[in-house]
Amino acid sequence: PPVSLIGAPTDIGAGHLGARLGPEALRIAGLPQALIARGIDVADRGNLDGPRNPWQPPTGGYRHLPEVVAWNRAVMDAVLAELRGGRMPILLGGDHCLGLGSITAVAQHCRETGKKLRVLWLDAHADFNTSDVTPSGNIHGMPVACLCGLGPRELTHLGGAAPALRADEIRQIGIRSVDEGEKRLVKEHGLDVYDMRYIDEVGMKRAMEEALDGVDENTHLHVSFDVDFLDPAIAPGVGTTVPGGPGYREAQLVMEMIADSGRMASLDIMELNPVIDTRNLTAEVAVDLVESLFGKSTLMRD
Ligand code: DIR
Ligand code: MN
Ligand code: MN
Ligand code: MN
Repeated sequence: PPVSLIGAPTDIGAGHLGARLGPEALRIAGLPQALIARGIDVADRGNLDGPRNPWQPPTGGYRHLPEVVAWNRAVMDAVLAELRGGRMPILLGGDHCLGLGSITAVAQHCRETGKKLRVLWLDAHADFNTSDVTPSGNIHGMPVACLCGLGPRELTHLGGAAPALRADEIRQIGIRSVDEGEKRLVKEHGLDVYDMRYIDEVGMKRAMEEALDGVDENTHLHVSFDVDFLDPAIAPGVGTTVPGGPGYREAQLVMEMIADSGRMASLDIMELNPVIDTRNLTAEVAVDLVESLFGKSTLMRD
């Protein structure tokens, strides 16, 4: 399907400034041209607008909650408009708190069209904190909890009804940093987590087969790609690096297996922080991986 790029230039939910420059860094690394070269119809919608980052400490367990709500509303509306227009939205973050707005829109679209939803959450972190357990107050550590109905009403009810998502619609891949209180919530809510230990034990191929199990013609597959999913050796340009992530080959396999499913219908590329990067290399790796997500491969295979 035709693709629409939506820039969301903000770091409103993060603990470091700089993810607001992510959309431009991805464009400069050649994302639009790479998709066009694959024969895809690409419309770059430019950047959304929203409140500036006031860079204040958390209040009541949340940092910048009203601003996070405003940005997520803008993202939700933009993503839903593209889906209703029959296009594939690619959200260029921006920090990962915006995964909430993006996936709330996707879930709404699935209700409207009767599709099943499967979310692949590629991340070093579970992003399942609440105001009671967060070590930081940064809302980019909370979007999955909000999608599952845990969090402030303005965020859990962004799309009207809550929860936007059932835990069994999500698969988390690459996880290697979960905060102490967050671990209990992940367990209580029965999230399906393919953490790095599991990937080490069974291999990425099997982990991805399991994460994609049940995806069929009637499934809308959403990929929420937090760039800190990748090992910092290949992707230093993120605010919260965690050692021990997938390397280049393993990440390519993830993307190629998603492409092979043929079901990806929306994508977030989040947390890229060019201020922390080395010569935009992380953006370039992200573009390589997105090419694979859209079917680029070494050989024709069956
Ligand atoms: C940490 C860091 N778990 C927090 N989180 C994220 O502050 O909640 N970094 N998501 O990307
Ligand atoms: Mn559709
Ligand atoms: Mn994240
Ligand atoms: Mn992360």
